[in-house]
Amino acid sequence: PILILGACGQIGTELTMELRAKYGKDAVIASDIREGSESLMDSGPFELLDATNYEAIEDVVMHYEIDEVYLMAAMLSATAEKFPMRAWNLNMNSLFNVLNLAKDRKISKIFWPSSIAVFGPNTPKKNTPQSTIMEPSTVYGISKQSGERWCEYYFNKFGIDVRSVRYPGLISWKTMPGGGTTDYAVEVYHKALETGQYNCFLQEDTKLPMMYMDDAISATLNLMEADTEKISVRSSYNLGSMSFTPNEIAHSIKEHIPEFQMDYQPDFRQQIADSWPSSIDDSFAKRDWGWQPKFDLDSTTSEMLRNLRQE
Ligand code: VAH
Repeated sequence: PILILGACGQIGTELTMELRAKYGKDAVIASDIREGSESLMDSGPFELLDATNYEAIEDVVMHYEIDEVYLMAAMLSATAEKFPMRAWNLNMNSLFNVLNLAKDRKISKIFWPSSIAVFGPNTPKKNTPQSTIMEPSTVYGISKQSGERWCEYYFNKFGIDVRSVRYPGLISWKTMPGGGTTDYAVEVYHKALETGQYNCFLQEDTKLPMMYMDDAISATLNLMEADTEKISVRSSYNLGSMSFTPNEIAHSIKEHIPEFQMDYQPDFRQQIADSWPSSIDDSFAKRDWGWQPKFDLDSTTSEMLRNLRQE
């Protein structure tokens, strides 16, 4: 059975539904610090669980005989700047708990998400390589860079099968994102339908790597199902699909909603976005486990608007 920590988050919600569709609802135990959407809560077993509490996780692992853990609980980039020590505690101690459960042979496989936030202001911005300068300037990025180092250490020292991808900004309609710098790319679709206008908190020319959630979920499952000897990266794989600016997403929406109006009022998140790459070289993921994205900006926009209209 699989345990998902942070199952009510932006990625966790969709990962839970996808894994339940694939392996059966009772094979996937969802957990989070608070209850999630009705559809998530109705779709299978749920446990209230604090990912920083080792004993609580151990109890759930033993009770359900868990063998795989997806650790999706974290504090994202914007919120982490407001609460650095809480972010460090959550992002790192949840990872230590899961790595140590594997070291104690209580679980056998881990998925842990990293992020393009591991890159910093002096990382090459275009087609950022798998291995390159990494001097993250955000609390969240520092926690993800440290997490990658620990994952690779536990693989090399204890043979722990921990796997990871560096997600770009993710665009989804089922759940709102929580406290990220790329959240504008989700909010903009909701506002386009609700009011026809959106005040974007990033400058119009801020180019960032992005991905539609369906691609992110299939990449995650492809990686977890790959034969272990195909995995050549045990820190975290670069993962890319598209890059765009707020101006480009506004034009993509205007093709469906011609009167849509985007305004720009950059806030503290502009500095975070400016420290990140504009595009990613994900050749290792393509080579090792056949990564292949399906969604570009236009298909993302039509999928987002179609689904949000039906909600
Ligand atoms: C954030 N959505 O904005 C997350 C992600 C690359 C961005 O890490 O913090």
